[in-house]
Amino acid sequence: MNPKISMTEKNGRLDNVSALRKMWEIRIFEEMIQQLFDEGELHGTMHLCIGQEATAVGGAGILDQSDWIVSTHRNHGHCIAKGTDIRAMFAEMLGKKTGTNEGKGGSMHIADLDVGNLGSNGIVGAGFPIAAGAALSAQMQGSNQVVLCYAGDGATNEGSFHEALNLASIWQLPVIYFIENNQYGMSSSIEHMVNIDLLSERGKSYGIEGITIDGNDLDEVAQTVAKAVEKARNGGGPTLIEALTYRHKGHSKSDKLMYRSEAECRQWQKYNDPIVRLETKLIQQDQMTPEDIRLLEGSIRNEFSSLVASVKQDEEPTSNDLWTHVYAEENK
Ligand SMILES: Cc1ncc(C[n+]2csc(CCOP(=O)(O)OP(=O)(O)O)c2C)c(N)n1
Repeated sequence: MNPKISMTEKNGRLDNVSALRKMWEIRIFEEMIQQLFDEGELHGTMHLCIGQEATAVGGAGILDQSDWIVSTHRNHGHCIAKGTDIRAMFAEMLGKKTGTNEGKGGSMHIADLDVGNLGSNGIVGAGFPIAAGAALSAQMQGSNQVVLCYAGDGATNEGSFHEALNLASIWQLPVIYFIENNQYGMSSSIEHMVNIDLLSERGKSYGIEGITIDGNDLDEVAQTVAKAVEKARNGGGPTLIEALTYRHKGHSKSDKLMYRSEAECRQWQKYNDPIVRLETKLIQQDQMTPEDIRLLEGSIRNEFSSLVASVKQDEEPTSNDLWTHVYAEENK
């Protein structure tokens, strides 16, 4: 692959400088919600994707707004990359009425139909058939939309994965199944849970092209997804992408990280951080200086601190809001 080919040249939607900004937005959003949780301001749990920002931005970030994503419990990056409003995401996390789901969904249910974000899901593997259904509707309506369905490595052991892939293949649906292989399920290493080397090989059983890529290389992710999107739009059917990556934090807020070594984490954090890798590339290509990057990071931190301060003043839902959005409303 030619490392000089940037995302701009490839798909015209997101250049690498804008991509870096998005990746920093995802990381800072998650650092801030983690802090809010530690301060007791935010309740429930959350699954952080710090370390996996390239799969979000190189995937959801390069789609057209009218295309759809289906996300998982580890969803914040996908939502931000697809264009969901970050203030509304902070508000949802803090249980405010101004949140994406009016404060009633929380981290694992963030959805935003206006930007093609069909929603996140706390049920592992539930997104596969939802994505197949959305792709079928796009195909039947001839809308030219494609669906990008995220899932974790562990989810590929669920029956729903196999059923959905089979349907997607026989009906040649415009769907991309994107597996973020971050090496672990909750606490189970992929080595103990799967008896094949590459999850992408699973596509073969269903007649689906399977590709394994470096999920921490933004350009590689973006180029692979762009090709799969083009194929799907032109009637070429589904693709299974396995992106190798790593989550820097625990599975969720209750994880004591007893199942992996500090040395392993350090190795990924120090030598294979997707943000650092993109920054290094931008500096080498004279597109940004280290100073530009620090200014960018600082400005996002300031902007998000102000957002959180203002979200804290927002109204919370009341018991009267319990029954709204439970049943479909007429004329909607
Ligand atoms: C059907 C179902 N089974 C089990 C769980 C509990 N659970 C939540 S996340 C998770 C691990 C999922 O691993 P993976 O798909 O690799 O995603 P990752 O968390 O690594 O992003 C499990 C078992 C669940 N939420 N839903």
